[in-house]
Amino acid sequence: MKHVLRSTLAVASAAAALLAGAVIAPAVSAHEPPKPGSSCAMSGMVEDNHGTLYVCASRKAGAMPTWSKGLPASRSPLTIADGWAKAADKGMSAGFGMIKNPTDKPIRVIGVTSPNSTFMQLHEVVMKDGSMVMQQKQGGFVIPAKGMTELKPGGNHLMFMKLTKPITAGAMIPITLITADGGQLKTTILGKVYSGANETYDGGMGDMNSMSGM
Ligand SMILES: [Cu+2]
Repeated sequence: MKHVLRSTLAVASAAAALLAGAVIAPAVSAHEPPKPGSSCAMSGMVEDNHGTLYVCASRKAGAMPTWSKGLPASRSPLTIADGWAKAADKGMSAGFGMIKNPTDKPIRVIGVTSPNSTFMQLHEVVMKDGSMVMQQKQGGFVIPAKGMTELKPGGNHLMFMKLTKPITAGAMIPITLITADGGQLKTTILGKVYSGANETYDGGMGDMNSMSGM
């Protein structure tokens, strides 16, 4: 009799431990980090796993995109001046501005995120078959030491691939630039009415655009 009672208690405490574990579990096993080198759906996607950043990109033109190694997030010394984004209700939009590098080493921007878009890409505009089309800039944007890179309509830009909320004229739109060493520039750019920057996006699915151009 005593023995049975004891094992009942043991079961009860095991159940209590399980319950306690169940309460703790979601915080501990939040989300598996992406596996570096494994394929990812859309070039430009960024995952922040407890302060370690993973950027989805193709390593060379035409290759399927894969996850980068984990980059420890830090504050980037880059700044952006006169940043703005084309006002739009839905679909795609683009962001521009002057990215400045105050350091004495070149800095490569490899990704960008915004709560206004499911994901974003770094784009360039090229001439293809007689028309201006935009596509992903292989390797991202390199900002020269003590220099700057201008993002402007008809040239390099930050592409909002799919708006999750409108970019309203006069609103400040949060964006985060991500550099090759995990540096983050968290800033805002101004929503503006602009009638240009309507280049065709050649593709629209991950890296299929660069594949179709080969
Ligand atoms: Cu674009």
